[in-house]
Amino acid sequence: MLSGPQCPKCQCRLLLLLLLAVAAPGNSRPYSASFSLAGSWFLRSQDGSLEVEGQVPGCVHSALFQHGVIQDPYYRFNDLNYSWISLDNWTYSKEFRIPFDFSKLQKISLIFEGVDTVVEVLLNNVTIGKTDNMFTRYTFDITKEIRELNIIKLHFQSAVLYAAQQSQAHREYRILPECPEPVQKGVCHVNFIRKEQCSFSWDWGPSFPTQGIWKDVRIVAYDICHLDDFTFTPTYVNSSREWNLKIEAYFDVVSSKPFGGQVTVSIPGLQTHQIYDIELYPGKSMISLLLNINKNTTVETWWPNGHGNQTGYNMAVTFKLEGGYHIKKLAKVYFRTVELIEAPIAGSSGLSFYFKINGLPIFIKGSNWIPADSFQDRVTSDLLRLLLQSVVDANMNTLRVWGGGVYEQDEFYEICDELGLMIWQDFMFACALYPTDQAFVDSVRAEVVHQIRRLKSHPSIIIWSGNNENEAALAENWFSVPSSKRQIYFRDYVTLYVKNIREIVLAEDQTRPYITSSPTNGAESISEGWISRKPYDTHFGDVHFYDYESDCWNWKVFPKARFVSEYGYQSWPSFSTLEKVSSAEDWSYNSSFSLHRQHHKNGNTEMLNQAAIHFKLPQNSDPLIMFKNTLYLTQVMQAQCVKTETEFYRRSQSEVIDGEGHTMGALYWQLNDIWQAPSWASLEYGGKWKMLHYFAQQFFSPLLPVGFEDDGIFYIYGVSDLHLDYMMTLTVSSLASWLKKAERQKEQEVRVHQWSSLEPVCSRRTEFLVVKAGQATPLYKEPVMELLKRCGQCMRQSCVISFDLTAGSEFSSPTNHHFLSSLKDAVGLEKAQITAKITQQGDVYSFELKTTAVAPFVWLDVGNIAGRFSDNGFLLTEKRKTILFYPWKSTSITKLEKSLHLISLADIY
Ligand code: BMA
Repeated sequence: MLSGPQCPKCQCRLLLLLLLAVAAPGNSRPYSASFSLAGSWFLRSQDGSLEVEGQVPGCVHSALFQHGVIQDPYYRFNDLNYSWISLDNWTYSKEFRIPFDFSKLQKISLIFEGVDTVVEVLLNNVTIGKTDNMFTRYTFDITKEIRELNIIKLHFQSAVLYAAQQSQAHREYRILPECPEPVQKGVCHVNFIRKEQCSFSWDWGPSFPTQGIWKDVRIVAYDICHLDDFTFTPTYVNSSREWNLKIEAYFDVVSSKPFGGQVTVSIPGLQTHQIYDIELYPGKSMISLLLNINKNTTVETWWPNGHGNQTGYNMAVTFKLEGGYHIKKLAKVYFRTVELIEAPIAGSSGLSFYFKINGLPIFIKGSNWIPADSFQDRVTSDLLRLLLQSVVDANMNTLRVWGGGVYEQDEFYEICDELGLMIWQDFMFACALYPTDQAFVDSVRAEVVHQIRRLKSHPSIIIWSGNNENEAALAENWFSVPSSKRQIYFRDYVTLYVKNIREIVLAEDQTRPYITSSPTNGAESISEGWISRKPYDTHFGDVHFYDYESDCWNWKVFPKARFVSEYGYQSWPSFSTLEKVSSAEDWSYNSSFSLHRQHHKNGNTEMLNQAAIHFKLPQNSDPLIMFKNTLYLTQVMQAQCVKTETEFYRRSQSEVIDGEGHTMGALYWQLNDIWQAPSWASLEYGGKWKMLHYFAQQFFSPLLPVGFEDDGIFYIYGVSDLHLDYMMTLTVSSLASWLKKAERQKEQEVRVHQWSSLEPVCSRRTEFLVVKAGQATPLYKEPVMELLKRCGQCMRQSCVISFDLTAGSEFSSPTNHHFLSSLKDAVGLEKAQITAKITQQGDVYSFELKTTAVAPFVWLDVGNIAGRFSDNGFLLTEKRKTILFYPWKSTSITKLEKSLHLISLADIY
């Protein structure tokens, strides 16, 4: 099992990892050198009964799995079977040689980019430091301990045991909640440890409190100085109409005397070139430069997805220090501004809560991001790209990196910069109270400083937010704090999120807003002493909203809030995803496996109850078909619920009714999954799209007609994220010639279909005039009774309305529809015979569908073949329809034909 650090192959790899910094011309030795200790390490359990080689970055679970000591930790009940791994205290060790001559270099540091979590670090049997925060970078001075041949050891303490110990030591008062709900099958006191909070279990995730070195670790040796951090943040100066770029460089200076140098900053694409004289002082020394971008060039700004390009400019920064030492940094700089507008709204009490990017108000549409795996070493670049591309493909412009996970890896933010995804970045605190003793606060301070410096150069990040739901937890007393003790917890809250985190954000980054919590009332919470009496007030800030019992087709249950940063419904992942981690005995809705994977109390029942409001529940004598159809129905329910809710928020952006409205954000809970289990996610573990994700692609479309009923009247609003107003007019017969005359004229068509016929029973083009840019415009209004009468044979139960917006051949909205009754009452809905003919067109596969009848929620599933369809879960009203399949890995027609499973709603009865 052991292929230890001594193995010759590993030593070669070490040498290859050697990085030498730029040596000054004519200088006999490099002033700085570094090499990574990533790669193969040796792992040992506390009593020595298990010894195994493991990779860094990585964790104990991954090492044990890779060496066959354990099965897939996600298989069946293994999260419980393997709880011993997290309760053990592991040691990581490695022998290494320094592959360069370090004897003359002044300082040698050991830098951990991320250690998970509680560790005593020994070098050559001398303790050189301790760690207790997985979100901080640790730098240890090892100048005295380093030899040519070294042994490094990391003695881990079980995170679970450490958290319990910390809680015991905190005698004055309890930090609540002490344990997760039993249904989460987790471990206690996660709020006492600065570690991924959901790793002790969550209502969608397992308990895997990992131990390991989860980021790079390296040795850096240097003379004179070392550049620890390098940041750059653009600002736009309104008065002079110019862009400035603030560049900050943080040095560790080992020279005993101050010394000078020059910095050259060059952005060729903006014809900007500037040289600065600098002076560095012994110790930690920071240099701040303000670069004025050449006013005679046009700076192309960075825009969110759907609003423009993500133009970036290459920048080179060269530090030429006395003695001829050079340090060169290359980076991509993006220019954009962000403002969070909290201002009075006409006709409403309270304040607005919306974002302006580059001065333009932007409706925030997207979802919430959680860690993509319990084992971060499995979150590869490919996986990140796949998930984030799916975000863009679903027409989202924003993700909220939720506070119970991790500050994501650099590549995550780089991809978001490239794709135009805005990030709402929480600090990593969630659904709990936290201690504020000095050691804890100091650890948080170091974490926050480190993360801001690491991340603030990314244009994608548009806001910092102190925590997830902790203001609400206090305001609504979730943890039953006795009233005599409330002030203590209030004080702790202010200490952590205001006096520490907020202060640091204000000092470190003046280029984006900070809010103390989500949800919060923003300025109103501040005026109430940071904890509002009613953080879910629809007149202020953001809200989170969950209601599983009320009928989700009834938009009146949803809050007409300023901004909704969480809302959602659960569903089950597809069978192909579950199959990988279960066995035949698990394949029923009430199996112990199905109960085990459900971490939200009564979640499985809630899903069926919600589905039963509008759908008949599946019936089949074959238990496997019954199980698969139930999984499908939960996805139908979820997709339809989140669609109704999101459309309500989007159409509420331009109106204020009874003081409520002006809704400028909709981020549903949640984008992705951490494992294969029922959850609120729209992407399954591994990235497969659930029906909700296909629906999101439509309901987040830049141009969307939204239909709804109020008091027996059917309305359509035209929701537009476009930057121009578009004219609409009624065209009856001469659409083509009319469109030629006025390019920007648009039209809207309302069609009514009978379940029993593939031909629309009636169709009408309206004559509303303008779909306003960046607004939701009322376009159409007709009493349902009149509409039914007009359409002859229609009753609510027998007909469905579909509608779309088009601007001639230029572009069109997706076709949207409105059900006039529950589908369990539908009259004339037949079992459609749908066939698919698959052909290949280059890298894409075409599925030509033919149907015998109108079919709602048509679902194409190709099992484990990775990829996505152009559309899915749709209402099929045409006899023929072509759907494309975009594979993520190479596949073939034969494989697709073999895997294809096609189903629509009537098939499950
Ligand atoms: C919110 C989130 C998560 C949770 C979700 C679903 O509270 O912040 O904590 O997973 O709801 O319950």
